Amino acid sequence: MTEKKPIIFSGIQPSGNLTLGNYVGALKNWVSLQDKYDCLFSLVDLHTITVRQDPKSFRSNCYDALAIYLAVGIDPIRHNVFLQSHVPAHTQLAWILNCYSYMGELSRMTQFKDKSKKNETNINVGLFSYPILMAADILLYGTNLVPVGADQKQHVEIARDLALRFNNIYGQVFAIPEVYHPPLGARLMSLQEPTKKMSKSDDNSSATIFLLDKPEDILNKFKRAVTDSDTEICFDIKNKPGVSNLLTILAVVTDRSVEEWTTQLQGSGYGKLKTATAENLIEFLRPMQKRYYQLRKDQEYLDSVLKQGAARAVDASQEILKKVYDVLGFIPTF
Ligand code: ATP
Ligand code: LTN
Repeated sequence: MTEKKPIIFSGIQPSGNLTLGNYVGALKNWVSLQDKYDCLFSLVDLHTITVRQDPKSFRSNCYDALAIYLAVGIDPIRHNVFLQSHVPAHTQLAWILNCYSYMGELSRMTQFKDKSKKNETNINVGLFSYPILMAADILLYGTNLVPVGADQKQHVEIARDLALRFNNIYGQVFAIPEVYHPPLGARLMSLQEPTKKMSKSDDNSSATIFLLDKPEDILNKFKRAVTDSDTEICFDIKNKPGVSNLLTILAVVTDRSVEEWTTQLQGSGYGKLKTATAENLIEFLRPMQKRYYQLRKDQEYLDSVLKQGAARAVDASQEILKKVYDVLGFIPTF
């Protein structure tokens, strides 16, 4: 019998091209944690429609994101890789959790406040109840660990609060998930406004490094990156957010420490820091990009991954959902 491992659930919205922030905050850690956990890696397409999507690009964004998951090294045989919309239990549990969530706690979510500002003409109820669907994603599978970037900490906390609230009333139904952030790069910053998170939906494309950016675009984006008027290379997030962000990226992609790079680049000036970061990142991304383009062409293979992932996730989602229905007193289906 194979030994049961603790469970990971995480997901990314297929809302556009995936970014270096998505990689460092999420994907990289999924890959390194996948040997020690049983993992569910979802493309959270239901979350994505909280912001209006063009149907055609939405569909191709889903395949693009899937091919990225695979190209970075996620193993779809050992783990479940699937579309959230293929597993009805997510929305079923979300409805129930809606009835245990408070308006007050949801209105305090920073992502809701930010996205409401950005989408003033479409502050829909889905945007507001977004964390409840995310809690359902997590709680449905008895998840122990949720590897995400720092911006998602608040949402994982709501999932924990809901699980505890529910368990307090009905007994031990849900596992209480822990959040996991990488030690370095839990919040990569915009290259143009380094006090703001790097985001795939930033209006200014120079602010964000996309995983599929061409080498010349990467070089240009780093050359234009905002630093400061000083020249000293040192890691100081508060006073030198731009320089600290570049040092973080450089350290992560070379698997060396920020201290080593700071020492090595001492006295070189920001120009050298920018080209070193760009060049190392370009080399780091090259093999992943190559794998991506091979995988992306193979529609049949991508569909087979989704099919298998969905079947296994549907199966895995039943136990806790049934338990929830049961403790609430619903009459079981005949
Ligand atoms: P959007 O701009 O559409 O809101 P996003 O770029 O913020 O998208 P998400 O799909 O919301 O991306 O995030 C997927 C994962 O990537 C989450 O775990 C999130 O924390 C992580 N992530 C996103 N941006 C960054 C970042 N700048 N630094 C570190 N992690 C990030
Ligand atoms: N809200 C997350 C995406 C997401 C997620 C999840 C992450 C949806 N459901 C469950 C971890 C676990 C975001 O990154 N915007």
